[in-house]
Amino acid sequence: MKVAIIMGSDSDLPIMEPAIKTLAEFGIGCKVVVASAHRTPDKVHQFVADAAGQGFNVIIAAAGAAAHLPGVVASFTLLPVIGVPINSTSLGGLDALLSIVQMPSGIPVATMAINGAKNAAIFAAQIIASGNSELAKRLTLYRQTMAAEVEAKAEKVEAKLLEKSKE
Ligand code: RP5
Repeated sequence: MKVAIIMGSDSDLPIMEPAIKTLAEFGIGCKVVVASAHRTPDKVHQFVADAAGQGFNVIIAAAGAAAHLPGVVASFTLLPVIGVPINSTSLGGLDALLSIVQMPSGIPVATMAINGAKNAAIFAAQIIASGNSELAKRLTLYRQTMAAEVEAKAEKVEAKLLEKSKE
């Protein structure tokens, strides 16, 4: 199982690092490609057209500004494409969000929140897990751990407030 992360610029890398880390934590292979829909369109086409043949299960495409990369990537493949809008301009990522989320009917891109790299990796894992019970178990454990952490924090807050109410 492996995921390709395509980003429009090397400047997107710091935002996408949580996705790389999260995929590794779930034991999913990951290849990072820097390729731009506007600046290096041939490279985008070359990589994506062969991505299914190369064994990739999902593509995460991240871009900022007039972020056409995820949509262009989706047009070249039947693999599910997850788009991550990057906050890299004075519009705070809203430009990228609208560019990615408003795909015309027929070529969908699953759009994450602005800078939502971690969720992109988790969503990719969930897609792969539909055919991989071992990965599904890891995702279930991840959710259980997360719930336990939230519960521990809630108990802490509640205990603190109770203490305060007694003062
Ligand atoms: C987009 O333009 C990239 O995805 C990046 O978020 C933004 C700025 O790119 P650089 O000018 O930093 O290369 O294509």
